[in-house]
Amino acid sequence: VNGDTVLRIGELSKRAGVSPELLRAWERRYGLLRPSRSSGGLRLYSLDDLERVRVMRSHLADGLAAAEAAALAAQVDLAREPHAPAVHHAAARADLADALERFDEPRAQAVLDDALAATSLEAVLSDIVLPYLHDLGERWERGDVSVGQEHFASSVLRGRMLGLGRGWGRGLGPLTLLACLPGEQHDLGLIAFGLALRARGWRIAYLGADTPLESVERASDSLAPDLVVLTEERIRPVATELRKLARRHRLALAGAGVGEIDPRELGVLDLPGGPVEEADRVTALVQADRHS
Ligand code: B12
Repeated sequence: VNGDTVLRIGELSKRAGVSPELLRAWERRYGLLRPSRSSGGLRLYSLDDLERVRVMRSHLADGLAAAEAAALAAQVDLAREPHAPAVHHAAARADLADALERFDEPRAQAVLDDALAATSLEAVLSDIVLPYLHDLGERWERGDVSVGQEHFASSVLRGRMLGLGRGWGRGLGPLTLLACLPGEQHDLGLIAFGLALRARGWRIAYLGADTPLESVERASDSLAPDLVVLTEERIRPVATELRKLARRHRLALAGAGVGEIDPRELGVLDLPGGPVEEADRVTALVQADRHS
């Protein structure tokens, strides 16, 4: 429930972009905020409070008087179903799209902050970020989104996802080496996959976009990962080299190109699903190995 996430006044202020003094005034004058109290008597605010502050701000920006804006904002959660999810995925996606397409990086980060505070990283990836990217591509293809907007959005999301992966090479879990083959620039799915594996205890060695196959080979030989995962839109042209690599290392192929190969013929594992579901599958596989 939204009420479960608690924020102190400073955090609420930062997220809402409203000073603590003004927040207290709105609480006192209009009953806009409904804090609970910690055992030490500290006021604790919920995401519903945050939502009401945001609605209040947007009505103020539209020119409503404060009392009027507060009255409208106070009704916000009345419209919500009693058991609505903590994050409204569709709403978060729309907010994210709006922020990114207006080139508003701080607001996009704040939308992601809120989603991450209220739900798991995986849900944020599979219900908000990845579907948004898919959408973005379709609108870009139709010409509704410019190349600049698309580049901006993917850079912000890529930076954020890599930031969430900070330290993902640490620990003692199974190790995976991730790379996109030569010519492949689309690495967002691969990063999402790395994050999903990290959440399952894996260590990640991330080589990223456009990596020569010889480099993948050399890195694999020196790291001896439990699993090498490569993506590439066109797999056929490198089939011979991949077959060779698969003899030395457990190799999986993922992304748009997996449909065009026969995995058995190459001696590889194919990962045709999305990043989160495939992270589940390879984790189960490696666990089964370890127990046999
Ligand atoms: C962001 C983006 C870019 C960014 C990439 C940034 C980055 N660092 O990744 C940039 C600007 C670099 C880019 C470049 C290009 N792009 Co682009 N891009 C996209 C966009 C908008 C999103 C892709 C994305 O990351 N989606 C998120 C992932 C997770 O979703 P997905 O790609 O659908 O992947 C699914 C599966 O394949 C799987 N998956 C993907 N990766 C992985 C990895 C693992 C390990 C696993 C298990 C699963 C998995 O998960 C998804 C399903 O849940 C798509 C639009 C779209 N509809 O997808 C176009 C899109 C992929 N791009 C396209 C094109 C044409 C290009 C360019 C050729 C454009 C150009 N003329 O320059 C270049 C090619 C660059 C290159 N040589 O690779 C086309 C591809 C069409 C095709 N296959 O014929 C698309 C579909 C857009 C379109 N509708 O035309 N692009």
